[in-house]
Amino acid sequence: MAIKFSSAFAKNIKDTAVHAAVCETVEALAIACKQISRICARGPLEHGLGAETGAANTDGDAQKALDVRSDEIITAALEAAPVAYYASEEQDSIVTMDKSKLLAVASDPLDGSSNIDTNVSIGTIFSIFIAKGDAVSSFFRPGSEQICAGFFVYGPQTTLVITAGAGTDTYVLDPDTGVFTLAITNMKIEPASTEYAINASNHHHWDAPVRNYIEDCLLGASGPLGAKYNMRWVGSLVADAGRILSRGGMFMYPGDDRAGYKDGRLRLLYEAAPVAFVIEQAGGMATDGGRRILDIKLETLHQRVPLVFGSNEPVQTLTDYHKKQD
Ligand code: AFP
Repeated sequence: MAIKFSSAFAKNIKDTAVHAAVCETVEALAIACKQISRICARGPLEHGLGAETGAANTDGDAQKALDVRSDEIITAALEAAPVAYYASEEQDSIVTMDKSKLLAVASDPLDGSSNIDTNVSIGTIFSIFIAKGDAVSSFFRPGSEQICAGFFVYGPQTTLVITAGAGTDTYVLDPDTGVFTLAITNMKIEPASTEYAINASNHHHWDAPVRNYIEDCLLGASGPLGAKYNMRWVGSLVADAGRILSRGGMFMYPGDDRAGYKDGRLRLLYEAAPVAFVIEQAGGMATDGGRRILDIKLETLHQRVPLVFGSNEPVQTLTDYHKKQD
């Protein structure tokens, strides 16, 4: 057993076969991510985890050795789970595993690759749907149809943040037992916050609403927002999301005028939508600057989407900056 589920986990999923399939799949992911965590913990002893393989994923991102290895570990785990289809950041197209199985799983096997060699927290993100018809129909739908989603963080703690639609919980991998153990139930994000996360080096590429909002944050207490702001940017979505769940804040990866960044950097299917599900279940908001992330229907497998999420008040304030522009 790699995870000891809370007694309430996924109890809102009334179909017993689906409930069992979700638990079995999360258990398989927990076993796989324990293995990835152990590899990360060895760092340079694993020789070249952060080395580029010379290949690139569909989006042109250079693939690191750990990206590929993590995808292989997740793929092998899901092949033994009740999964019909698997979509991965590291694979060009959807993998059909067993059409007779109940679930469809999407994953970013290793989020934060640029941090692999710097001992900064990285992670694995996953999204689970009930398979529907064929591979494409199982994923080309709004994120609101997810039945379970979450992310593992490989950091000082190895954690699993997960929701099945009835709240967001955190499990911690207990090093003494090797079991993901429930640590925080029904997390709630602070509604207000003066901490934001954005890659500020892109300032001159942003659209006016984002630029105006950040400049107003920088004006501090004497500015229109009337408060001193703080900034954090890890460069690993899972680490920023985990911090925002624990102490509030707002994450922004907006679209910008760099080539290929019109819709930002993050992918809808296996990054934005699972994080949005977790954040909403913790009482926060997740948008593309205007639209709710979970309402956006996937149109292409690796499609990008601008991503803003976290505490309700700042997310709403930024939305108002966009409306003023419109
Ligand atoms: P990598 O996995 O390629 O490092 O990308 C990580 C990520 O998708 C997300 O986890 C970070 O929040 C974001 O990119 C960092 O992007 P920048 O490197 O442009 O700041």
